[in-house]
Amino acid sequence: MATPKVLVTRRWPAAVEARLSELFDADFNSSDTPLTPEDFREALQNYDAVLPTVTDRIGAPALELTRPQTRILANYGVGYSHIDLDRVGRHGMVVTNTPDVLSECTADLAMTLLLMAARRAGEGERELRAGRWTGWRPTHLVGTKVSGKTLGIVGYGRIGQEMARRAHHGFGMKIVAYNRSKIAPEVLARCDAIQVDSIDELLPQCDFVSLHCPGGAENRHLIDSTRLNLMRRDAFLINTARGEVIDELALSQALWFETIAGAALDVFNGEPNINPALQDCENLVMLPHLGSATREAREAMGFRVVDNLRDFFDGREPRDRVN
Ligand code: 8YV
Repeated sequence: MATPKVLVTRRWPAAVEARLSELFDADFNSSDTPLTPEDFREALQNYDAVLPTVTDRIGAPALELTRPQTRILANYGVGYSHIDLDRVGRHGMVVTNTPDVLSECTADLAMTLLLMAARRAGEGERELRAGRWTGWRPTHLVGTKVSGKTLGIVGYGRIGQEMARRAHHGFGMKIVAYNRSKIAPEVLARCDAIQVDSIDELLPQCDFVSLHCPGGAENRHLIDSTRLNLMRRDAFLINTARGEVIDELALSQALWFETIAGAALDVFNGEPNINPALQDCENLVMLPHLGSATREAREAMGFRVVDNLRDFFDGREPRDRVN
């Protein structure tokens, strides 16, 4: 068989790029800017494998073609709501992702956001850098205690469980979990977690709510104004999942009118553009999609893609096939 032609749509860690070049006839998008749907369509006609990221929206415009050359989309990331699995499937393409290897780092970042929101770290840093700090005083930037509080986790998969582990064993937090399917008793027992039957049941009990469910049409606006109203006035919302899971306008109103205490977001609808309604909320921490952004996780994600490609081109079922 000829060496498979592979397109990597963004620049990846050097060690992974080197390995891809050893194994495949690999091209890298040297501009490191997102491909347009037209570029993507062309790629699907010229490469055996395309290795997309979250910045590639793979829907109707990119897929308007009759006979793609591409047989596998090996996604660099665990979330794949940017890929229209139905349409891709109609073209007979296999899709894989990179679970497990980023769970710890994403949970680390979710915990960072939780702590930043509770302890008003963003506000403090903004004040200091703007030269507005007038010195210590007993009532200055007083936040909320984290230890011992109740954390609600929406989506008790790999990342949700890592978050629970940090919060429970590190901060003595009580864990309440919502998950579409039943969570095994031994999994709940690891963090003394209890599973509730609905998000509506979870929200009013929690001091903090952290989202770890998939994005996509199914979970669009899972947290809307009605659900935000179920949260307590002193509660915080954390999102390291996908932007579309929250109705951002409703969230901006909840933050502005302080019907919740604060929020912290790593992901946004329409990234990299930020909804202007969010920009003015002082009680909001925002990070630019850094969940898996460690050297270790990003390399491991790349090598996981390599494993999936090798399986596929050697005629085995890729371990991380999602469709
Ligand atoms: C990635 C992520 O950085 O894996 C995911 O789903 O959101 C991030 O960890 C990004 O998706 C890379 O494609």
